[in-house]
Amino acid sequence: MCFALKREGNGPMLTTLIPANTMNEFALDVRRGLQKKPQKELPSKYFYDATGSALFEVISQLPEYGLTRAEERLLSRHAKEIVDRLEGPVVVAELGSGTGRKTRFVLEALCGRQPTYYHPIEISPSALAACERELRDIHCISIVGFESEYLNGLLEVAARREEAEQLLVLFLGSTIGNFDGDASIAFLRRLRSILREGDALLLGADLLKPVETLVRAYNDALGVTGAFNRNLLLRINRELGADFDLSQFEHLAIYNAETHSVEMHLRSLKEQEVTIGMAGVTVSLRFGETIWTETSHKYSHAELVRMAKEAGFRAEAQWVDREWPFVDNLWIAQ
Ligand code: AVJ
Repeated sequence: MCFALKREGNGPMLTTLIPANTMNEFALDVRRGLQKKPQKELPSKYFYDATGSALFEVISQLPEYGLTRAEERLLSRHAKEIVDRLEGPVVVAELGSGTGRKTRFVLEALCGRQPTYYHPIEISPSALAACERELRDIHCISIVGFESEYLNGLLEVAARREEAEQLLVLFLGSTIGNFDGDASIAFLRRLRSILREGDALLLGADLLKPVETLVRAYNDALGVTGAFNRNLLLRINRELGADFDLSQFEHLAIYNAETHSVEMHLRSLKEQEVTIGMAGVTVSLRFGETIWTETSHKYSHAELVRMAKEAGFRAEAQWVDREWPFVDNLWIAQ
C-alpha cells in the first residue's frame, strides 16, 4: 500500500498516514455488496464519513441508546484498575478511535507511569481528526494516528514497538459486534497473530438484554439512527456518483433472535433501479426488498469466554455495567 505522511501542529506530535487507494476499495465493496444474492449488503464500516460520525455522536447521547454511556461509566470508574493489570511500559493502539472521549480515561491512567505512545487506527479521516483534537492536551501522551484498515494499522504499530514494550490494543464500543457470524472470531485470530505473548486486548462488548430495549435503541424516537443508516446512501451518491433517491428508502432495525443480533436494513419503498456510476453497476430492487447495512451482535458471558479461548487469549478480568449491560474484557495473548 502507498502512504503519504502528513504532519501538523506542535505540542504532541501528530502524524497521519494516508493510504492512496481508499476510493477504489469503497467502490469495489459497494459493487460486491449490491450484487450479493439473495440478500444485498453494504458494509457498515462506511457509515462513518463526516456526517455519519457526527450522527453517531448524537446517537450516543440518545436516551434509548445506552451503549456508549455504559462504556464511558466503566472506563471512568475502572481505568486505573485496568492499566494496573499491565506490567511493562505500554504502547496503546486503538481500533476505530471514534472521538476519543472514552479513551481519555485509559490514557490518563497510564500517565502515572511513563510517557506513552497512542496510535488511533481509523479508516475515517474525520473520526481520526476528531480523536486527535480531543486527546492532544493529555501531557504524557504522544499521538501517532494511522489512517488505514484496523489490522494493517496494527501491523505497523507492532513493527515499530520496542522489545520491552507491551502492546495494549483497545477495541471498544462493541464494534466487534459488527462482524457477522464467524467473521468476528476470524478477525480476533488475525489480531492475535499480530501480537506477542503477554500483549493485551481491551474488548468492549454489548451484552444480551431485553428485546424491547434493543429494538428501541436502534429505532429512536428522533429518527437519528434512521438518518445515520440512510446517510450511507447519500455518501454513495456523493463519492461514487450514484443516484439513490433517499425518499424511496426507509430505515429498518430488527432483532434476529437466532443470531442474537440487531440488524439494520434499508428497505426499498418501490420497485426501482439505482446506478452507481463509479462502481460500474446498475442494480434493481423489488418493492420491499432490503439492503442489509449493519449487524450488531449482543454477547453472553459464556460466548465471550469461548471467543477468548478460540482466538488465543486468556480472559484476565472483566468490568460490567449494570445499568446498561455492557462489558469491558481484558484479554492477554497467550
Ligand atoms: C458503534 C458499532 C457499536 O452497533 O450499536 C449505533 C453503531 N448503529 N446505532 C452499534 C450503531 C446504529 C454501533 N457501534
